[in-house]
Amino acid sequence: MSATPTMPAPRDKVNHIGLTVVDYRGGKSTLCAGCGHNAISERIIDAMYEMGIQPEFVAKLSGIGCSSKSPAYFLNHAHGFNAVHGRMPSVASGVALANHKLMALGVSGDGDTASIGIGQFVHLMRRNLPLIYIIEDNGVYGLTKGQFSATADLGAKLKTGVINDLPPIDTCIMAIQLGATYVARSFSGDKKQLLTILKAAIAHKGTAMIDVISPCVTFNDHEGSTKSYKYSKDHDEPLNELGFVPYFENIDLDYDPGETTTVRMHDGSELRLRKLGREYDPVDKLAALHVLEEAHVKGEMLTGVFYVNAEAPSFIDLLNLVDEPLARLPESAVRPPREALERIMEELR
Ligand SMILES: Cc1ncc(C[n+]2csc(CCOP(=O)(O)OP(=O)(O)O)c2C)c(N)n1
Ligand code: SF4
Ligand SMILES: [Mg+2]
Repeated sequence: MSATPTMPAPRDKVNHIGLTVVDYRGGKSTLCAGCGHNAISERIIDAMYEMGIQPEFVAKLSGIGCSSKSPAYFLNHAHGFNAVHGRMPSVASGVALANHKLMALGVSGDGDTASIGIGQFVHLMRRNLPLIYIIEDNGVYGLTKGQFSATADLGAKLKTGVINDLPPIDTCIMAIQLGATYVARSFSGDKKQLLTILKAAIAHKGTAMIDVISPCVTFNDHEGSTKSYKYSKDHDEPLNELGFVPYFENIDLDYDPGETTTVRMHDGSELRLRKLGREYDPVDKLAALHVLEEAHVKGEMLTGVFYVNAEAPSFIDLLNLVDEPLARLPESAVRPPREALERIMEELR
């Protein structure tokens, strides 16, 4: 039922805004060959190209880590800010508020998000700011040579033989509990699923949090790792089969409505979720939390879209911001007149 092509677009084929896939590329990757993060960059390029996003209207934000380096490897023409370790959410919030016409795309790592940046992550998720937040999750601090991160599974083994004796933080459970309105997990090796999840995230106007299992081939791809390619392939348990119809492609797909839930995204696109075995409603928050907790008990690596709420107001709606981006307002519009300041001072006396 999916309208998502899995073959890369030919170099000269233009999308609906007249750009080729080459216009969405970035610099040459300096990450290790085979790193899952490189595959995620490729899918971001494909998703932005297929959705016809103007690269100059994207702001790429990241923290520190191999994952946080990856925005340099896609969308050369976008804005970019490589922030301090774990502090991407503050910078991203500033960008989204200063210019809500830009598409904010945050890329973080499991260390960057679930250790040093956990406080910032928590408060970002509460706000439903329009932002795509991708965690490139390899269960280790790749850049500093492979120590366990807080998303490493209980019982996972390092190359040195050290066993992880702490339970993992599940960033999807946290994001759903805290208020993110589009929450998904995928695997960097599953091109079709990841591409569909990214395209629906682009169509969403709120916080889209996507945890992507992204194997670190250098420090965490051995026997005993629970974030290796082999383990992820063997344990990947898709919750739903996803189809995405962008608003500009009026394709009538052949699907069985009884087996499929359709969520209409903010821009008019449709995300279609076909059940795979179990009953599941992606708009039911409690069901989402239940299915994720259950996956931990069963030792499953559950992937798919867990939760979508396309109705909740975004932080921009709540603040009732003017349509013109704050960053572009003239001083005459943002500076209160002297009388207003004097009135405030008078009230404080
Ligand atoms: C304030 C601060 N503390 C520690 C470090 C060292 N450091 C750099 S990257 C990193 C962890 C990166 O792990 P992750 O976010 O999972 O990214 P990966 O490299 O695995 O993609 C750490 C601890 C730092 N750069 N800055
Ligand atoms: S060390 Fe690991 S996470 Fe970093 S680039 Fe290499 S494979 Fe990727
Ligand atoms: Mg990591």
